[in-house]
Amino acid sequence: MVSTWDRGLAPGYACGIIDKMISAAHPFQTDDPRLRPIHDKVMAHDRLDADDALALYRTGDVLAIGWMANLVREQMHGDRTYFNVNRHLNPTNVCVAACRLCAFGRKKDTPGAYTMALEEAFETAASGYSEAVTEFHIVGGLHPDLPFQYFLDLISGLKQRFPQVHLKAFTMVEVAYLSKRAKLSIRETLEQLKAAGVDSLPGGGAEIFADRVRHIICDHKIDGDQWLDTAKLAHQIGLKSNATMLYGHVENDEDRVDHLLKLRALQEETGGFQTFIPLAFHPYNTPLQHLPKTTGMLDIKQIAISRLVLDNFPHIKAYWQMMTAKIAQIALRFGADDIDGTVVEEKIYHDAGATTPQGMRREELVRLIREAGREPIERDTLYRPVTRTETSVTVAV
Ligand code: V47
Repeated sequence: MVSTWDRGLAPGYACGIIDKMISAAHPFQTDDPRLRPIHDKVMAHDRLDADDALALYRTGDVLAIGWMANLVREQMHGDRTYFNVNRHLNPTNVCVAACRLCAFGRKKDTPGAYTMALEEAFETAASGYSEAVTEFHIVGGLHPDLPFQYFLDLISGLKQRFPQVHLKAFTMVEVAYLSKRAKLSIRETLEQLKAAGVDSLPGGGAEIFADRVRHIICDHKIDGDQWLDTAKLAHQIGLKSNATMLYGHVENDEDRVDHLLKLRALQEETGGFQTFIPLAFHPYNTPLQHLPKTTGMLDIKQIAISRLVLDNFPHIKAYWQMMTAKIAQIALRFGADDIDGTVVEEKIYHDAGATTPQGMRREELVRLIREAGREPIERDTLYRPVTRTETSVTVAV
């Protein structure tokens, strides 16, 4: 049997493993016999397979799954819980893709469509700078006319103005589209973006890799293999990235398992993923608005299953904007070790009906984490601890 926890965490894993003793006060309990062999594997640090993952989706015993996911989370991170002070920047919502899952994208010249001039983008970035952000998270639509140079100038201009801020920019889908527009290979596109100042890539656009589902929710996007190939190339040229999975629409349990196992396999090859972020589908204002919203039970279960199946991913993020701060806080006891950041201004989820606040102050994030009984650690995008004083922000390298 392979022992995966140790092997999976080795590359680039800064925190080390804390072998926290299992609390005798909280013994594992379940009345679902399918979970017993999974529990044995988790205790032996053996990798879970597709059947195990399916059994986790199909059980109603969310507390038993949570017990196992929390154990793994504490073995990896103890009580440490990460957040960052970041700002989202969406330079354009003009998009050729017209994905059914999306409420953010607009066709060019239609009501609500916008594209920021470069100076406007720099001003918007600066407007959330009062808390000394350490990351700009930059994503937008697939604009049919903006030249590749616009994106290179956006990145180099931001780097020039905010040299200490990490630029986490462009999903694999945007990179693939830019490469087509610029008539460059994906590798060349990534290399030019990196040279301009991109420091890492966010995890968006992965949705669900299965073709059947992709044809329904995001027909015009790159397919799952192209998403994975683009991530692989990014990792090969030294850019870390995140990965997401959009759940709670027309996918089934097998599609979710397939998605997780494909990410795990690529991570085995490259070690380039930092964080996995499960994203709950928000149906409002999308062509799929007849679908119901996800429930708290599924959101929590998805966090726990992610932690258990993605044994080689260092971090699992409970994105508070998507889950609500209340569910994200509970997720910190069900496998998540990261709650994302201050965000400042979120558009993608709010266009799709999210009722969470647009942003959250640093102190509020700290309070949420402390009240979950965890230790808040402000991190930069590469998970290096950030220290703040009245007048300075320092990243431990
Ligand atoms: O790719 C779009 C999703 C993603 C909807 O890397 C929707 O740290 C739900 O990827 N309902 C963008 N989801 C957000 C994203 C992200 C967020 C936070 C942190 C990170 C990171 C990445 O949002 C899209 C798509 O999968 N999305 N529309 C919708 N209606």
